Amino acid sequence: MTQRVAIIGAGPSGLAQLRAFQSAQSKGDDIPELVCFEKQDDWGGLWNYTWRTGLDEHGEPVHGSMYRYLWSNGPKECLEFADYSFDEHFGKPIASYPPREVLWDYIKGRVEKAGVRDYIRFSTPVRNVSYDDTTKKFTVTVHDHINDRIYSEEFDYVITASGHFSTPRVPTFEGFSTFGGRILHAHDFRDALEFKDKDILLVGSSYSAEDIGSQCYKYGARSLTSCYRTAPMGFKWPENWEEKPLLQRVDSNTAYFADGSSKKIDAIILCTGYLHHFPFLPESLCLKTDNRLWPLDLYKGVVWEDNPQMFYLGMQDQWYTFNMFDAQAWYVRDIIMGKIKLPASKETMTQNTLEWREKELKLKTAEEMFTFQGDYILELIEATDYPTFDIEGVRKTFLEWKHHKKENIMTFRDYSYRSLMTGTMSPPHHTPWIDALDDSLDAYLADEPIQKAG
Ligand code: FAD
Ligand code: NA7
Repeated sequence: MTQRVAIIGAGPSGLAQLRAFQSAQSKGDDIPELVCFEKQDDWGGLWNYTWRTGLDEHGEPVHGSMYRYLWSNGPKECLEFADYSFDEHFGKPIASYPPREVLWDYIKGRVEKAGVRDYIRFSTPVRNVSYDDTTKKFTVTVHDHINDRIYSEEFDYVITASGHFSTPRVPTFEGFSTFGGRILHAHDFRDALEFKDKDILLVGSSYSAEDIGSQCYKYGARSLTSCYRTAPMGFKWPENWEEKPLLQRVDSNTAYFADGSSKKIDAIILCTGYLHHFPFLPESLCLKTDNRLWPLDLYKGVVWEDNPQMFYLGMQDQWYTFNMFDAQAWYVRDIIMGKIKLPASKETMTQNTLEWREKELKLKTAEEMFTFQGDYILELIEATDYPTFDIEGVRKTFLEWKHHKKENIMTFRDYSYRSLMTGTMSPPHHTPWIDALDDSLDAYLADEPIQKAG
């Protein structure tokens, strides 16, 4: 009997899995029966922008955490698919930091070419997964919102690719319940124009704080104050942006910080990260981790050690993104198709995982971290037929990117890099990032700035 595989989520990770199987099929292999369940009504995961916040039209928690005007926060050369280049998709070289819509288009291009859309059941969130020790099968229960029908099917394998930057981690601070302005988490941030002429407080010191603050600066916030729990971001901020130690309390319009200073503020954006959250999984199958490079209990970062018929994709903190998801998806495919043999015992898998964790614990610098993740990807790629690529070149590109950010956080997106897949040098974009207010695909891909009427 044909084996059945359930894939949960059609974001970049779930789509990588569909493409991996389709690629094997195109080379003549028999592949299992695939069903991908996707909660949203279209593919692309976080890259599929929604204006909604809170609950969606079906009462489901909104998955999207992306916002208008979001441009890639790293060079596209570091996330390029090894089997589908930017040159192939756009038919011409494009600049290095595409806005969200452009990257979404690129993600879609590969899977449209592969013809895998029919495997996906849209508007169908997974509600529950259970495993039967006797039959060795999973029962996956889903809610088909199109027909408002809840049903269950059996599978031999389950691959969880539901993302981990969607359920917000929301701390509280003294005085929040009587603060006079808006308090929101980064997950609900959509349009920087809302904060034009306002004094904004950002809590957190990682990518969301850096980028949402930069968006608000670009679109005219009066001032920005960011505060950190562990360490400051330490960039050379514009004059109206200051960094402070952690928030202690607020009153109706003022924030008070650990160094005794205070600042009048209009709104607070909590850039405090996300939870790995799998409400559809039982305890025995549920990954529990914070956002880090090496979560435990996953052999090779993907196999659930307690039950190797269960896999996770993309659960690591991410320097590499799309090509890491590919490396993982190709590896999982080959385990399922019997081309890669797992160690006979759980203990051997766990031992391997603990060795990676020990290495992870020794990492100090960003460079060591992206080298670590690069080494991991290389190990996976070498075991499969995923096209190998110049990971050392990607590491060097990350290094340059870090350097450019340090030099000037408001201009790093104006640099160009060479593709590690095709060797093509990216052209500079027609408009510096700080002046490019239109983030549409048409505006970005035009050879020169589009003049708007009026
Ligand atoms: P997701 O993109 O989150 O996709 C998961 C999918 O699973 C979604 O479609 C969701 O609807 C679906 N799903 C969830 N639960 C269920 C369920 N119960 N049943 C069915 N379906 C379900 N990466 C970069 O490379 N460059 C960037 O510039 C960048 N910017 C980012 C900016 C923000 C604000 C955020 C939050 C992330 C950013 N990332 C960026 C990282 C991002 O995580 C990855 O690029 C990528 O989207 C991860 O893909 P994924 O498929 O693992 O998860
Ligand atoms: P991250 O990278 O997980 O960072 C979370 C930040 O939030 C980090 O600076 C934390 O500080 C801070 N944090 C968490 N809890 C608290 C509390 N209670 N008080 C103060 N500060 C806190 O999440 P991001 O949203 O920035 O980035 C996630 C992805 O989105 C990323 O891949 C981007 O591409 C976009 P810490 O350093 O732990 O003290």
